[in-house]
Amino acid sequence: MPKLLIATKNKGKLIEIQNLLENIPHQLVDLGDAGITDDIPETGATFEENAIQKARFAGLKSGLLTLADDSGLEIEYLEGRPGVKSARYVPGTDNDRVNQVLKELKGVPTEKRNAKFVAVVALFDPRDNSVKTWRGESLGTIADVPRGSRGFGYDPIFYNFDIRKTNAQATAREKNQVSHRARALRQARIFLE
Ligand code: ITT
Repeated sequence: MPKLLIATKNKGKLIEIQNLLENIPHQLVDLGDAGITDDIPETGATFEENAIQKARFAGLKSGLLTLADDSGLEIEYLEGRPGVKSARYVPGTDNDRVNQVLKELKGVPTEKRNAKFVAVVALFDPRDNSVKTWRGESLGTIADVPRGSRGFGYDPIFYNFDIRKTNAQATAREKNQVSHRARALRQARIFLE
């Protein structure tokens, strides 16, 4: 079975990607397995650019077929922020970033708290230098307080319209049916199969 490198340092993402790609005809390996410890550059202006940059960097380094995910939360009231900067919106932990978003939305009524999770998945093949991308989105609203303890990142404040609870209140199975990442990977999966 050919190897497929999943180029992410984010544990929460890695677990979801492994679940969503279960049973594809590839052996999934992670950055640790591939011996890649570098800080992977992420300097693009779009999710597409960053996903390609990450997949290409790790793919060239390892010589393996490589998949990377660039994702983030776009909040309408904040004109799309934190967007591509979701992971570095403020220094600190996921919890600090959640609190920053809640602070910026303090007093903003429900109807103005619409948000969308975006994931772009890039697949780089070092044999011919080719790259493909797929995008998935998930619609919701930013909750007034964090709810639930599952998932990662902004999950506790993302009330997901598809499942009518926050992503952190959903089981992994529920989130993986409707998430931005699931929607992007569903397309990648068809290609990989
Ligand atoms: P890699 O680049 O190594 O994959 P990262 O965490 O830096 O890991 P991104 O640059 O793509 O990944 O940043 C994604 C940000 O968006 C990060 O802050 C996540 O917590 C958040 N995010 C993405 N998908 C999410 C999800 O399904 N649930 C909650 N937060 C999510």
